[in-house]
Amino acid sequence: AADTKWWQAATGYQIYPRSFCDSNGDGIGDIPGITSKLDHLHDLGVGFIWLSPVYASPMADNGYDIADYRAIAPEFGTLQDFDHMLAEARARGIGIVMDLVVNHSSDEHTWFKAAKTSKSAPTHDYYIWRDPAPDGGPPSDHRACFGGSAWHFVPEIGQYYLGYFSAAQPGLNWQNPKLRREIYDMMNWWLDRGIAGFRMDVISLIGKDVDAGIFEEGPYLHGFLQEMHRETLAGRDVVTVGESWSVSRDTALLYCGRERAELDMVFQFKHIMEGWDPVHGKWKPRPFDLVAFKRVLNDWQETLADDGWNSLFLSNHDLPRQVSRYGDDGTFRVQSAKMLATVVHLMKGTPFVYQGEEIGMTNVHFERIEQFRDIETLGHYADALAEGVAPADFIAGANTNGRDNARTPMHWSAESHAGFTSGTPWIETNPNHTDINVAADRADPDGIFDYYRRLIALRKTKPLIVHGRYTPHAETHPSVFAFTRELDGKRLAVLANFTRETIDFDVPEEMACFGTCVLSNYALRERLSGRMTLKPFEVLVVSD
Ligand code: TEU
Ligand code: CA
Repeated sequence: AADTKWWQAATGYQIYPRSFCDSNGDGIGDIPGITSKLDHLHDLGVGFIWLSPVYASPMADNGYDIADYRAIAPEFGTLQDFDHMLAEARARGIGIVMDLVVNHSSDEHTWFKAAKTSKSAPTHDYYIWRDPAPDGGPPSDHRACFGGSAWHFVPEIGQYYLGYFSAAQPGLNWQNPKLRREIYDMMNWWLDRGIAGFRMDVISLIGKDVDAGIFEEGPYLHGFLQEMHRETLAGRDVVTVGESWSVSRDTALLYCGRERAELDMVFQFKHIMEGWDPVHGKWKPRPFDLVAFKRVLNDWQETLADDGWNSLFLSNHDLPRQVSRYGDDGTFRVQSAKMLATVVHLMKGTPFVYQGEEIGMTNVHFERIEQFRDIETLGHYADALAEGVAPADFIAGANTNGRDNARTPMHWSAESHAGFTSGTPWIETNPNHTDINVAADRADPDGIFDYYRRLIALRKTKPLIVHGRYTPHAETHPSVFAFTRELDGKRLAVLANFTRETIDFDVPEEMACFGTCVLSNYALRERLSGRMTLKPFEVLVVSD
């Protein structure tokens, strides 16, 4: 279609800078390290990088706590390093999408340092303050995402401030128009530098009504997003993706409907939370349920079929490694990594690859709490122990679903620390880097990287993959994920076995497709019809 946006036909790649590549041996990944690896991303064929935060920060939450929105963290480099990376990426046709973390700042931001000294400080009202409850305790019993109360007392002021994630992340008061102006000016400053857009951290929290106890998708949200669009994004050819843990089928189009002038896409998490325990959440994962998982993803395809746009992903820096969670990180690691990628990339929407996914990196297995680094894991460990949970049980949950799984150093080679650093990494390297690494995988013509490369190239030449209508098949089948795409009378069929077993599957008549085998992780087959025998984690893509 002539009105295709660049970001609809592109593939995104998320970099978690701290863990990607360390250029100077201090054990912390950095911007020059990223620049040195741009050819890897260019070979993969990605169109843009979503860069997790690189701003100045005390790193309580690895940069999701920003102390200066217009400076680069010294351990990551300088603004000059940033501009150089931007230019080198652009020279390879790759845009840089910045992480915008404006629901909260760091408690070390100068705004907050002044705000907590006096009620008359000019930036005091940039934050959310409330009087103590009559007993002197917090204004409400709301818990912080990373453990403890969401309210934090400041004796000098005699009030509590809201830190919805942690005390180190005081919530910004979006009700204050001066604060909003500061944010829009800052966004324009980065956009004018030539970035390709923003991924907006927990954006559905900014419209909150604290006194009504409404945090997610509050009454002011869409007014603020429309104002932000007018003041910063309008007229620029950039991409925006809002992160929202609460967005549902009912609210999705309020964010990304094309006439709304708010965002281009949202990251939704219903398919992720589907696998969490209703009471204990992520720390007690439920066994993977393919039928429920398909239902969520198929529903999103339907919701955004004609308006809005889907983001497609299974992994990011907050989630376990996808091959460990949805595939098999042992015997069938390579096959299942390719199968998962195929299903995700061939749905309708913009796919995102998380660093290391393109070589099938797996969860790490830590034994002791001292090996973990994540503020969320450590905060919940303290809460869990206080509730009487056994440390080993908590660690088992963290090994399955904890955020550090995604944050161990990127595996570049079989060398010490996976070629990530010549020093000591800030978090331990997964010992399986001796087998799973970029050098080994790329040297293998049947490797995962080359498969991703072909998959990503495909959407650049086939408008059908970008725009084709999505139709699910065999929706209640417990073992296969099946769908077709269709555009201008041309069809593409995708059939995937999500199990470790060899299975027989009767292709429904309306799904049958003959012609060319576009892709498969086993032998190529030109026919997708009748009774098919599928090997473990086999995926087959056939077009007519
Ligand atoms: O994540 C939002 C968020 O709600 C997560 O903390 C999520 O609940 C958790 O990972 C799942 O258990 C964003 C960022 O992606 C995350 O890295 C930050 O820690 C968080 O916001 C605060 O900025
Ligand atoms: Ca470094």
